[in-house]
Amino acid sequence: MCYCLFKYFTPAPPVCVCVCVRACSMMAAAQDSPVYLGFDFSTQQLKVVAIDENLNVVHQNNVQFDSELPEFRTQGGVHIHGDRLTVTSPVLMWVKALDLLLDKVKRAGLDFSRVRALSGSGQQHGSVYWRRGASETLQNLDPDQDLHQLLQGSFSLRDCPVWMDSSSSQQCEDLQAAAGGALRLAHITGSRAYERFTGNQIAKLRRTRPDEFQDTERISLVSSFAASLFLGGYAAIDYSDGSGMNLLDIRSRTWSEICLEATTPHLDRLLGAPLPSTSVLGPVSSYFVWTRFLRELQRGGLHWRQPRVSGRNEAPAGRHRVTRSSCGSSSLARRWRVTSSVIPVDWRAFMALLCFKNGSLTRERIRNKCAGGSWELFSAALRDTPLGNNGNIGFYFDSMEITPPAVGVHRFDSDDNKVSSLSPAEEVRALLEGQFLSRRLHAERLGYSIIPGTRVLATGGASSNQEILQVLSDVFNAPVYTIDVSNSACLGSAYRALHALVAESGASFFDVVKKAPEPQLVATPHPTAQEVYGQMLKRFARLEERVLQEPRPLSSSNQSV
Ligand code: ADP
Ligand code: XUL
Repeated sequence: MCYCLFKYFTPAPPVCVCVCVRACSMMAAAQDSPVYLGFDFSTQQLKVVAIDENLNVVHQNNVQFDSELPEFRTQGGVHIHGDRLTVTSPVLMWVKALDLLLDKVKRAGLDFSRVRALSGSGQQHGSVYWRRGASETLQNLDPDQDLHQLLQGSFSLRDCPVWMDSSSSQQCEDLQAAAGGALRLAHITGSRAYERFTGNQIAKLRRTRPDEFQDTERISLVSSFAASLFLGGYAAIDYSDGSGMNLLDIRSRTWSEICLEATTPHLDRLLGAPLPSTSVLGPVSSYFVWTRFLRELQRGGLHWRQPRVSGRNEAPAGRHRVTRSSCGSSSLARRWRVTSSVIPVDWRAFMALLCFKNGSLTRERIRNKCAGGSWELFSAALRDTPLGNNGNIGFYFDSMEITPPAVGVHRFDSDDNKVSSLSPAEEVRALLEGQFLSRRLHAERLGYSIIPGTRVLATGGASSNQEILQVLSDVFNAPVYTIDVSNSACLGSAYRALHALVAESGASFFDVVKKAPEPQLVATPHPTAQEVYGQMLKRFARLEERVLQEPRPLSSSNQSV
């Protein structure tokens, strides 16, 4: 997440000096039907959604890192290192994915001259390290070359720590000690110290990679890195993603002196000042204007004046709905509340966020093991097994979980005896029920309660799976809603881009999304759900305690699947 966005203006429609008839009609079309782009630099792929002024989706595209950029040898978009705690992604893979995505969009026929504004989001917590001199390179990109060629030498660190990393426990302890304890740190930054939070990653890199660290002139988050590419200069970190660093004082919305000092002296110089997620970042760089947006028109013999920016835009924001369950690589449960917080679209508000690491990738592993690699068979297993799974309960933490901090696979039968296996269909249901019971248990511990009128909004790749949504509805004993576009982060970004152009007139983001299609009801709880899962939740909580008391495997054998 979360999902803080960046944004800026595309140039105003350029002024045509010398035009042929065909080009004139293109201009007219461009002015008549603007589009707005929303990008999402997520864990496994780079995605884009284009919408028109009525919020209709006119184009969607994506680049899958593993299959379309195999030269980077990622699995699920990341490299899991030998200690099984360190998780990184190659920064040049993200850059190359942008080159590829823009080419795909162009080949699919989207006329870039219709683009009025764009905005984006990135996986939260991941960080990018720009080498000395990179700012200059960014400002002087040669339109004849691809971005990934131009930026080969611009990063002091080739492999960026991402949100799945759990390797900075020592730095978390150090930070909490310096801040006066976990609670005090949570008072300042909104969260106790978490391994994936960027401040702790920076502290670790400063110690383990001192030379590369010395050679760094700027540190970006994934979202501000992506914005920097489009901007041709360093984009500010926004409050929303900034609140996932253990560095931002979430009340004053400035970097916390205590946290900065404990992380690395003068870190603020490397981070730049944070900005509201709705700040205007500026015009898209001339590199994109000339190479990506208008190259074809140039070839057509047009002469354009240097693009200029008119008006103001505004950016960021996380996803645009309130209580929701995301079913992508990670799983998230969020609601408005001040506890473990991020700052959402409205920068004066706070929103609680619970993050679970073993989401889609674990479901894929169990699908491959128990359902022959087919989502159809996986869904059939859910249909064929009863609510409550005959008392079988499972915990599936392929890698060190965030909430709760446990690892390994733990299966229990109806008498709470530990068992080493379940039938394939029971295993599928144990996984799903276990994942959603965990979401509910930990959300309730944060103060969430299911009351009449509670709705669950499901987003992310797995939200297209009806049987998974049914289990979600049953476990939460609440109706589940989805939107048509499972790439909700992209869609939210595209809405932000559109909002950017009307914000000056005082229109709020919520005014803009009023026209958006309402989420549709896709699952309602089974009549016995409350009884079955009310009981099961209590057992689940007790069994989770047992799992947490088990000695953890050494880091090298961390994966117990
Ligand atoms: P991210 O944004 O983290 O890259 P997405 O929200 O795009 O993730 O979700 C991608 C995931 O969606 C894939 O890892 C895949 O497991 C899951 N997925 C796609 N289709 C289905 C399906 N029919 N049933 C269950 N999961 C699915
Ligand atoms: C949120 C988190 C994950 C990533 C996934 O705190 O760590 O949701 O942002 O993109």
